[in-house]
Amino acid sequence: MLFQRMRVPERLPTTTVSDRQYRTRASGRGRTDDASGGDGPSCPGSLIVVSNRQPYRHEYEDESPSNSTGSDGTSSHGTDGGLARADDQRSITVDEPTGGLTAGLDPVVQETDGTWIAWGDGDADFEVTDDRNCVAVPPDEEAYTLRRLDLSEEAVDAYYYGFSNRVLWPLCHGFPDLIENRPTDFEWYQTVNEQFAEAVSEHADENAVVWLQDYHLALAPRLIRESIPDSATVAHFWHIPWPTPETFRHCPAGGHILEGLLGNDLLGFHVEGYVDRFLDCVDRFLPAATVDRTRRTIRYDGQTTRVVATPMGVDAEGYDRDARSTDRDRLSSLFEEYGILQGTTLGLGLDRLDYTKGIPERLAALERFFERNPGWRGEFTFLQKATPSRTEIGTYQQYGDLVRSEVQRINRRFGTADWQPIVYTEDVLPREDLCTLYRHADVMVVSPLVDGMNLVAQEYVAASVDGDSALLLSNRVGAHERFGSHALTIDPTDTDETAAQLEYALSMSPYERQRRLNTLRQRVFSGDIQSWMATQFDWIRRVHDDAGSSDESDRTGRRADSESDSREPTPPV
Ligand code: GDG
Repeated sequence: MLFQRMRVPERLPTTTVSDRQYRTRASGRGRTDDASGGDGPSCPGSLIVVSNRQPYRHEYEDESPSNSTGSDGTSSHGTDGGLARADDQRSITVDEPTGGLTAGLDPVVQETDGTWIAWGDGDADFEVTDDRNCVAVPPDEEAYTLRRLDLSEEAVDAYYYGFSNRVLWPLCHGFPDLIENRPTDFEWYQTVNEQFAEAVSEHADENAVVWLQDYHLALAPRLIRESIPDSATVAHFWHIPWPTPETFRHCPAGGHILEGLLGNDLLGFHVEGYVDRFLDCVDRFLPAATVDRTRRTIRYDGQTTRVVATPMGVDAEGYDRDARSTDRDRLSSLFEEYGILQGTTLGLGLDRLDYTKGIPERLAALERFFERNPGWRGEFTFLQKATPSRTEIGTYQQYGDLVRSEVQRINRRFGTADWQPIVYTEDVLPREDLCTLYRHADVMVVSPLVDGMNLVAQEYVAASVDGDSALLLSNRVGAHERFGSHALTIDPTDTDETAAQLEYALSMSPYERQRRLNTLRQRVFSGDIQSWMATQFDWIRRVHDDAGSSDESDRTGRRADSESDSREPTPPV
């Protein structure tokens, strides 16, 4: 049986925002030195982060549950208290999306006094901004400027639920059959990218470091490059995989996508394999580009783009610390709330409800496991937490239906009056509960069919502070390159192998668990979010210095090239 009960999650610590704190302030313009106020990674200029998703969202309290799921499945927790009053006297709360990217970048932007440009998707977002659509955040500290883009419903439907998530997401994850190329989606994608670029140009000075995030903004880099000072740097991190040329040829307007990305000085991926594929695609579909595979640079239209692999990490210390502060009482309460037998051995899965995450494959392996191991029935429970995501898209609705019906079927097959093999929930968990489950789950199964990196696997390792956890990890995720065979490797489509690895994990000696985990933890801590950020900024510094040391004719050449070369790109067919 599915777990139906809705829980009211705990709230994050109270943040009270006064009117004063809604006043925006100037961004950190005109800095010439590294901009860092603390011990964190330092950015070589005035940082402008550009992403689809914003780090803070303002909502009318009466219309927004204290804990909600964003349209991309990003979980949010309302901060407490009556924070502000709109003109009509409704209270406004501030949500802090808890995704790895925003959580990781937010402290860095705070330290650098930078600017963050993003889609304002909260219903009270523009109630609190100034006439430039800016608001100072975080609400209680006013550390940096959040510039919001006001996108129409039509724009969001076409740009976000259209080209981004019906074309680029399936394409980059190697599912060309799932591409839905609707008539005006690409035009809207272009329009929204232009809006982002225009906003950037209003904030960027000659020392700006523009750092774009992800696949929603593939066209913006070239537009930005053409509209901000030459001395500013444009960098981009692509959080999802890059496809092979055989798959990329299915991309509508693929030539435009490549041209857009080659407006960057620096383009980052999680792993080397994606870098290689990107170079392959440029080689094949942009004949005018010069690809230097040794230096990993691309010269196109007077611009040089350096392409690098910089695997993203998590806030390892934070997960370690928060996991240590959890206690067994909270675990017992969670077991009680979810109807899990006290003392049972616990397996954990935690994903967005996305067809890339391999959830049905995981369920099939669990079914095989219980078939083969009747002794574990009643003794082992698998808690699958799935966050609904992009539910406006039919493929996602069907995927959710499939997952829920498979859970029901398996539970009907093996469940008893007081035990269900799979406890399934779509609740958004507060961080404390997440860390409690991470710490106490005996085994975690991370089985995506393909995943750019996968932060969940790293968070689990960071929160496994007792040395008695085991991780089954798909060999098709970026994180596998970091962990290798120190995790228990699985091919997620091999049901027998995954079931066998689960058996192995549950029978593994304490010594082997500890030994594997020690290595995994060492890798998670040495490649954490802080070190990722530092590496990004080192690369940005390097491409900036390289560009600065190139002669003036080169810079002039960029403009001359782009002016003389007005031909349409050749989209791959
Ligand atoms: C994309 C790429 C790449 C989930 N449920 C709850 C919750 N979460 C948090 C997790 C984790 C994040 O959401 C999910 O991150 P993933 O990396 O696993 O997956 P995607 O959302 O697909 O992310 C991926 C990533 O970008 C970064 O580059 O690794 O490959 O697909 O941080 O903890 N957090 C809380 N409650 C929940 O219920 N608090």
